[in-house]
Amino acid sequence: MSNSGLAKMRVVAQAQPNIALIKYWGKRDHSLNLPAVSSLSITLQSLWTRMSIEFGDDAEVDTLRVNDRDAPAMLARVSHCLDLVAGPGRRYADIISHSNFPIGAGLASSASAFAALVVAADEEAGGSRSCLELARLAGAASGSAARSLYSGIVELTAGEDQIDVRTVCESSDWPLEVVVAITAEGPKPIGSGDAMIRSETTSPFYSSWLQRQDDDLEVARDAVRKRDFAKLATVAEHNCLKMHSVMWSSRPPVVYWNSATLSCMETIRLLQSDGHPVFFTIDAGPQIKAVCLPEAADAVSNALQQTVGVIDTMQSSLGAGARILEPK
Ligand code: 2P0
Repeated sequence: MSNSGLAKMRVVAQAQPNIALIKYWGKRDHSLNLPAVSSLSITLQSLWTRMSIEFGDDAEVDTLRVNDRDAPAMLARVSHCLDLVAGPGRRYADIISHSNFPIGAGLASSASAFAALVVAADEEAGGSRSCLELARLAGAASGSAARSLYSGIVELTAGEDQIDVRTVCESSDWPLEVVVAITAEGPKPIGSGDAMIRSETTSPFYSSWLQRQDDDLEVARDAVRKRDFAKLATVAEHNCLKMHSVMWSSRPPVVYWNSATLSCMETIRLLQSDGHPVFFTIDAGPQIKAVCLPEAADAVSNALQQTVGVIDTMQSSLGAGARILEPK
């Protein structure tokens, strides 16, 4: 997005979505939006949200446009996030968001949006906060957004009363590629926050999900340290399927998959049996994210494009954390 056509002096920030390999599902504290489990993610490069913001002296309300349309349904959450960053006595803001990928469809658009929002709002309010402070504020708005402040492979540690977030491996230290297979473009049937509450309160598997998360995280951390792709693949697929088992065993069940999601999983199984270094992960939506070593990316992309039910694919390497594009 160029800044042309916008009022002068607008701050613009960019953040990319992140994909969890060890998932966040469930909250320790709903009012503070504190996650119940730690998580490990990869920040993408090619998918982005750009957030432009201006606090106005004369404005009487916050206004929000998302991809050139008014977005009143999201405004309360955005305004609350601005209050956290700039203080409740702040001036009202005009906010414009653009994303170059489908939003609200399980592609972590809220992660990139809130990460970009806190960075832009902080700059507009004077730019005084550290990356970790901004990550905590983004996480209060959307748990996964905290991870998009950071580059490469990112670990979020869920503490009793706050989170810690850090990059554990830069993208240049372990280049990985991600092929996203889009299998449906509509909004998800139930938002992540409501679905988590349902899992917390009804799934018989929820407590064991919590208990075993640190073990999965330790295996994944060790795999990253050793650049052991096979080890990371095994634990990431296991953790993903375990999270979806918690979702499926909730009442009513939380089912984000469609038939193409399963077809894509089968495609990846075939690629694996042919020796390609690739694994899948799936979030709160029907899209498949195939994570692979760079030498497998073409084969993975071609195979997913030919899979029945795949509408489109997007490819990305790992990338940078949220940052200012146009300062104040
Ligand atoms: C994750 N997801 O770790 C998991 C895996 C979806 C499945 O974080 O309620 O939109 O705003 O804190 O961040 C999506 O949840 O949830 C998510 P809230 P968010 O990426």
